[in-house]
Amino acid sequence: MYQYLKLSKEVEEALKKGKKVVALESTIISHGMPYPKNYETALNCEKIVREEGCVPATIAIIKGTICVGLTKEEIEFIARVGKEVIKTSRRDIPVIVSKGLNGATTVAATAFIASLVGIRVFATGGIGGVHRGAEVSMDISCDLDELALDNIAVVCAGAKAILDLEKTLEYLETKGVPVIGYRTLSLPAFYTKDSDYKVNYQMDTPLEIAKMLYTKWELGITGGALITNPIPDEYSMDKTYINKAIDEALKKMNELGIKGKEQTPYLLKTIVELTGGSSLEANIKLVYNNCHLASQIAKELDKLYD
Ligand code: PSU
Ligand code: MN
Repeated sequence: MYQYLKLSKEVEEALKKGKKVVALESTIISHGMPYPKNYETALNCEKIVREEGCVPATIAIIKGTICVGLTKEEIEFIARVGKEVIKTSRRDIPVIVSKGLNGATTVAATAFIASLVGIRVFATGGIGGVHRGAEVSMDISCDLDELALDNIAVVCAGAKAILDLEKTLEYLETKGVPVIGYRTLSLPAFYTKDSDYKVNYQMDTPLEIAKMLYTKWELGITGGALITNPIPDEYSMDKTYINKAIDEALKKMNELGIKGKEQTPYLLKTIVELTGGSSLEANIKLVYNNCHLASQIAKELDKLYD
């Protein structure tokens, strides 16, 4: 297995010492945001993790090598090339690696790779979920199944209203994945700090979350947990306004007949256009917020594993 992997020196050393490493995905860079904001955001995420006293591990596949911890140049390459880098989820990994291609890893692929090397905390913006109309289309993101498989905590800002939040929660329940709300009982909805749905449990400190994770894995309950961290109040968008943009983007997508893995990137791009860029600013702010919390959880976990 190790012949396919390359860890940066910094990540390798940090993992030898403990758990103070935070994984970061790369599809958010290539497909989630436009250049150059994506590049700036990816570098700032790493900076926040370092300032919190942890080591960032941005994950991507570069010319067929699974890289855990990227150089600035590698991050810039993915940011610049954007959607031409292949969006790589679990099913795509063996193809991209065996063909020596470049792949930007989704939440599912990043969680798989991170947990393989012993990283226990991962920060992102939003995860994939059960799409609206999934009872007909069967479009359920592989992110949800992956969360059930890997021993990793994924810190996100909840799920976007482009998804069916209620079905996403049901699916996670079926898969045995706990959904925690950080200082909230309401499931955050990405651009807005709350929704009409409830998380399973509210937890108010990184230590409380770390203790739950530690207990889960000590008990041998494999799989991850979803830590939902609401967008800070000052950046939370107006619900009516953003939901209108989301509905319009969904309508356009259906008219164009966009399906499968292209849906999420199309929706994100169209929502940015419809909101004149304000959804992108909210997106960036919530990712930073998640990098802070993920690092704080990683530090507490590190102490528990000592
Ligand atoms: N949600 C976002 N930004 C993103 C994604 C989701 O707000 O960049 C990306 C993540 O990489 C996630 C993927 O894992 O989209 C989910 O894609 P799909 O729905 O095709 O599984
Ligand atoms: Mn899908």
